[in-house]
Amino acid sequence: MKAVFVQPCGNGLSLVPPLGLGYLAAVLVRKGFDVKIVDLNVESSHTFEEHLSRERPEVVGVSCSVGNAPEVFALVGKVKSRFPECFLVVGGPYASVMSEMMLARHLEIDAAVVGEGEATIVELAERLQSGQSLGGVKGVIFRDGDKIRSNPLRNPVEALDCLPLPAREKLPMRLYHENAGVLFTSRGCPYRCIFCSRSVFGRRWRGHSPKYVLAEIEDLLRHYGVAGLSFLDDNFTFDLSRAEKILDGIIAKKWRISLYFWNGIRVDSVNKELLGKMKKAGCTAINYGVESVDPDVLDRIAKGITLDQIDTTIGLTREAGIKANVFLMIGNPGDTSKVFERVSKFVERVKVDGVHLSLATPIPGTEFWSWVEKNGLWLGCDNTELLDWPIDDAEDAYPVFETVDFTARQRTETFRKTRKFLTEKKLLL
Ligand code: B12
Ligand code: SF4
Repeated sequence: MKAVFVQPCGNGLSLVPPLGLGYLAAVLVRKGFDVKIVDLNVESSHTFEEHLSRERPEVVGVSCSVGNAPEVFALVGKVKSRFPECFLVVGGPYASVMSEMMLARHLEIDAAVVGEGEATIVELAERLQSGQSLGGVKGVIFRDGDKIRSNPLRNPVEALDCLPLPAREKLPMRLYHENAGVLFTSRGCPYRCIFCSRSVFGRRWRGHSPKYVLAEIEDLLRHYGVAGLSFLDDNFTFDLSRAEKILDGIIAKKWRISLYFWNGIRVDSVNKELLGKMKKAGCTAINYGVESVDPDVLDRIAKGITLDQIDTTIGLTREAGIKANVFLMIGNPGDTSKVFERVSKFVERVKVDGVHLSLATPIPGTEFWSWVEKNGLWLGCDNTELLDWPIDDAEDAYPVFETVDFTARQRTETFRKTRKFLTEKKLLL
């Protein structure tokens, strides 16, 4: 049986290998399926169509997050009209929260997969291959005649090391340039930040062993010649002793490689010793999930960190010779136009190396989303299906909701003003 997975185009994207599709391809290949991945962010839609016409795969799998839903819906329409016999399945963070609505509205989609996809896609493909129904396949929502059926959810993978390495050999790795060396060494996060979508990996943290991670790095170095590694983990340092062992391993191997903690580390989850090891292992920069520098807002978003911790960790990071960048948001619960003063004073006082600034945009399924339903007013956008959802860190980002004490106009003005200020200070990333 043949399957092709597609990463649709997203707008304003940094180009990153779609590791999720890499894992799905790897588990299917291990079971003997014939799999291809097409990443439309770096490959042409012509290549994709040609492949479909030539190979006629029985299954087409599409990855979907809030950032690319419109592209996904346009794509599934085209695929199904040209290849009506293929089975179309959509997975990813968006599918994991909007599955039933997606199937109700987009008749081309045959099934959605909720949560981690590895075990589910194997079972789904095996059932399709043997002509059996999808009834009972955990994690699948599927169309059964004119009904939509929801099977029970599937538990996330406990022992991550039983997963093969993502099938990077199926990805156009040379087209990702400096982002080719991304890896995802742990899944899940037990913290409760209200804006964060944990629709795929959930709250239970699980990590690959240092041995697995070091083997993955070796593979990236040997087969893809990457010069730098970027960790996409939600919480790389949740288990400090695992993090130390990975760093010790990199140091012992004497790999000349740079490390970047891209997706954010908590300021309360590092210490001087770990930062020293990170530096020794080649770490050049860490992005810290700071989000706000107002203690009241930090409290309301349940970040669980203090201003003192932010100051101390940024200081220790810079002392260790590593760049300390921060993620900051404008427009969380409790924010008003005053956030500009707070941010400008903060960056004057605490010497950060860079700021990733975004306009707080709620994601369905999060507590932040429920808070807006109760306390805010949605603005003229499609908040049921997210067809015009903005990229929240671009210059033209716009608010999708407002509140009485922070109106849409104030949100936009404050975001732009803060952006301009950070640009002038050469801090905006
Ligand atoms: C790297 C990353 C990016 C990169 C590139 C993403 C890409 N390649 O498309 C950049 C920096 C550009 C980015 C941008 C954005 N991102 Co982002 N990003 C991530 C991050 C940190 C890692 C993604 C990853 O590789 N995960 C690891 C792999 C293994 O997981 P996975 O892709 O989810 O795949 C698994 C399952 O989802 C499933 N699956 C996935 N696809 C499919 C397909 C099929 C057919 C099946 C069956 C299963 C399946 O199986 C996989 C294996 O278990 C995640 C955080 C996270 N925890 O994942 C956020 C995350 C995906 N991003 C998120 C958001 C909100 C955004 C933005 C919309 C932010 C914004 N408003 O500007 C933009 C939009 C980008 C766009 N246009 O698509 C949210 C998505 C929430 C949601 N419910 O959709 C996440 C989850 C962060 C969060 N916790 O809130 N992002
Ligand atoms: S923002 Fe970070 S620390 Fe907070 S819940 Fe999400 S992954 Fe965990």
